[in-house]
Amino acid sequence: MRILAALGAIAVAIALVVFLFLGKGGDVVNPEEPFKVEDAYARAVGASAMAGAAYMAITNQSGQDDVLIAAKTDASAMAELHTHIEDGDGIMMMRQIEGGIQLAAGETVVMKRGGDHVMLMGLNGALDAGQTLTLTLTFEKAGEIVVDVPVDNNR
Ligand SMILES: [Cu+2]
Repeated sequence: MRILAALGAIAVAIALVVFLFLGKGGDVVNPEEPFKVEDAYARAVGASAMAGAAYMAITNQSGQDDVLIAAKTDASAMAELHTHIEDGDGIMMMRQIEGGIQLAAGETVVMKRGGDHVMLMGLNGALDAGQTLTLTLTFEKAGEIVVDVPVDNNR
């Protein structure tokens, strides 16, 4: 009976650990990689283009709320965080995101065409398919994170 009680206690302990993991709502906390960037890409544009854009999905694994406040790259003079808004007449316009992009702990923000994006302004040259840009993202708390961004028109 003592063995059964011990096994029971172990089963309860395991169930509790599993519950605590699942109970966190699937949040991933990884201090070594506070922000996970996936599916990053930029659109190819010719040398005469004024600007390009980069897109990606960013997941906050830092365990605390943070804000993406800035971006920079060697590919352009400036990089701004933009979103699209409707002007009231059904016309979509781009606008800089005031105060940056909020990322709550565990949240994933997906930048995509027609939505949020990193605007690359004052390109230093064409963005050719197959080329890879180096983009530095600055977070309020986590600091700078460097991301490789392939130029790819197939996404
Ligand atoms: Cu833009």
